[in-house]
Amino acid sequence: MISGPQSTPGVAPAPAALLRFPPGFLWGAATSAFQIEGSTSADGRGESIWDRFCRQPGRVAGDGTGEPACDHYRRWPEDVALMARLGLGAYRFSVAWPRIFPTGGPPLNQKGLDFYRRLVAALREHGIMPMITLYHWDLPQVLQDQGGWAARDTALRFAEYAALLFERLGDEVPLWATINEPMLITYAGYAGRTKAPGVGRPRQTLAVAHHLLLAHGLAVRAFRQIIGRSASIGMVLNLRPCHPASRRPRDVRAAQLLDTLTNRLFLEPLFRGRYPDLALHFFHRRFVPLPAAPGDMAIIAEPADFLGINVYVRVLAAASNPLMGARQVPGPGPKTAMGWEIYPACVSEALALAREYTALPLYLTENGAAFADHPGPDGAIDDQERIAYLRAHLVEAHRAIAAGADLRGYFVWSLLDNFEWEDGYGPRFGLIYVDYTTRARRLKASAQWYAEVIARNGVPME
Ligand code: IFM
Repeated sequence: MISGPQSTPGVAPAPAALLRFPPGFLWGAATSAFQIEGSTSADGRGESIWDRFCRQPGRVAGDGTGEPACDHYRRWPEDVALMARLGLGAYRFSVAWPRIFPTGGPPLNQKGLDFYRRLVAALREHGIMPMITLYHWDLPQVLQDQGGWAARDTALRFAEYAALLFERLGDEVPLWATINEPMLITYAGYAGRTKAPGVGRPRQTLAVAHHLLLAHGLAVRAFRQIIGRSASIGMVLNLRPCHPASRRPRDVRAAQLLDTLTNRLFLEPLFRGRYPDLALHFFHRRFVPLPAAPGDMAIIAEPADFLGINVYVRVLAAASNPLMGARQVPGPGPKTAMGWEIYPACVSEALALAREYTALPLYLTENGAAFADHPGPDGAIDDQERIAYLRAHLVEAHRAIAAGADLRGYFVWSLLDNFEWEDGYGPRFGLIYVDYTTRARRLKASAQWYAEVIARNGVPME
C-alpha cells in the first residue's frame, strides 16, 4: 500500500539556481535482490550464502534475515509504479543467482527467470531503463560448499549463469553490471568475517579477488559473443579515495597502501592487465598466494563498455604496526547513521581516480546515506539530512563533469529502505520509507526532491 503525502511529485516553479546536468543524463535508483526481495524459498529459489549467514547467531544485528525484507518479490508492481511516479530514468537491481540456478548451475529454474522477465517488461512499459547487476553478493550456497570465490570453478559457473541471462534478457536490458563491489566481497566476506560467507581467512584474499575479476572478464567475453555491442556491460567498483591522516611520511605511505589494496588492486588488472606491485609485495610477504593461470590477465582486462562506481566515503589512513602497515582513522566531518563521515568530495575524487585508468563512460551506480528517518505526527518523513547529502554529492558529480569526466548517470542508493547486511534493518538508506510491520511504502521528502531533480535534469541549489 502506498500512503502518506502522496500526491504525484509535482514540478515546482523553476528554482533560481539550478545546476544543470548534460542532456540525456541518466537518473536512477538502485537496490539488490537479497536486500529487498524476501520470498527466499518461493518458486524453487535455492539457498544463498546470505540465507546461511543470517541463520548463524550473532552475525546480523537484530537477527535480521532476508525474510521478508521489503517483500518486493510479491510487491514489485507497486514498486515499479512508485519508480514511475518519481520519474526514474533507470532502475538498477540485481538478479538472485539462486533463483536462476538453485544449485549454482543448470538446470534453469524457469519460475525464477520469469520473475525478472516480468519486472524488466514492466520497467520498460513505464519507460524506465533496466540495469541488471549479475552478482550482488548472494552466491548459491552449493557453490560456497565447493570453495566459493576462493575456487576457480566459481568464476566458470558465474560465466555460465551470466550467459544464460544474456541469452534470455539480452534484448531488453541495455545496461549490465557484472560484479558489485569485489573489494568488499574479498575483504569482508573471505579475508574477514563480517559479511557472508564470513570465512575469516586472510590467505584467501588474492584468490578471491582474482576469481571475481576473472568471472567479470569471462562474462564480458560471453556478452560480446551473445549480445555484441547493442547493450553495455561493466564492473561496479566501490572506490574510496584515501588520504593520509597527517603529512608525516609514514602516514603518506599508509594512505598509499590502503589506496592500493582497496582501489588499485581492482582498477589495475581491469584496465592495465596486471596487479599493482605494491599489492603483490604486500601479499607475498604475508604468504598470500595468487592462483593466476596463463591468460587470466588478458581475460580480466577484456575491454568493457563502462565502469560503475559506488562511492560513499573517503579513507583517512595512518601508519600502524608492521604487520598491517596501515589503519583507518575516523574523519572529522559529520557522520551518517552508519557512522560514515560525510565528505562529498569523495565523488569527484573517486571519478578522478577512475579517470587515471580509463576513458570509458562512467556511472555513479550507488551513492546515498542512512539517517534515522521517522514518520512525523502527520506521517511525513522529512529527511532533510538526506536531501542535503544528495545535493552536496551531486554538486561534486557536476564538478567532475565540468572537469571532463564522462559521467553518464547517477543512481541513488537506495530506492527503498532495506536489509543492510550485517547491520540488519536498522539503517535506512531509502528514498522510500518501508514500514517493517506492514511493508507499506511511503515517499520521503528526499524522494519528492529527487523527482524534481529528475524532472529538471538539474539540482536545485536552495
Ligand atoms: O547496502 C549496500 C549495498 O548493498 C552495496 N553498497 C553499499 C550499500 C550501503 O552499505
